[in-house]
Amino acid sequence: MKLILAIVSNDDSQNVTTLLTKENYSVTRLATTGGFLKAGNTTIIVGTEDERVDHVIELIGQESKKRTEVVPSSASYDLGRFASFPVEVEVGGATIFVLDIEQFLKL
Ligand code: 2BA
Repeated sequence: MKLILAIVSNDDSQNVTTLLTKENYSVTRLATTGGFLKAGNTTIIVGTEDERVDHVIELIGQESKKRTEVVPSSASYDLGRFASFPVEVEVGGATIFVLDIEQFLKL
């Protein structure tokens, strides 16, 4: 048995959880914070059989693919005057750890 820890953006976490639950996986969501950006993200925990690990990773990937989004930004070009222009930023993606489980108990 394996424990999968997947760190995903808050924006993707709902879709990832819904898809995993629909596919009959038990899921726990933790509100976490990235050490570098100091911004909130979500850590998803899934315990499952070894042979289902690849399927879980595939499902997480489906709902948390890296993608670019266009967001408005602004720059000052003169004293007190600002121009608004769109910039492309990369969002999404998942950081996944797969760990061996020594014991799995439900008391
Ligand atoms: P990612 O590498 O996609 O990581 C996204 C989040 O996943 C991280 O958020 C962190 O919460 C978690 N994570 C990634 N690798 C991990 C690991 N080896 N162990 C534990 N947790 C891990 P942040 O720490 O806020 O980082 C956000 C993004 O900033 C990272 O995206 C990466 O592109 C960049 N980054 C992170 N650390 C960096 C550093 N020391 N120097 C430059 N860029 C960094």
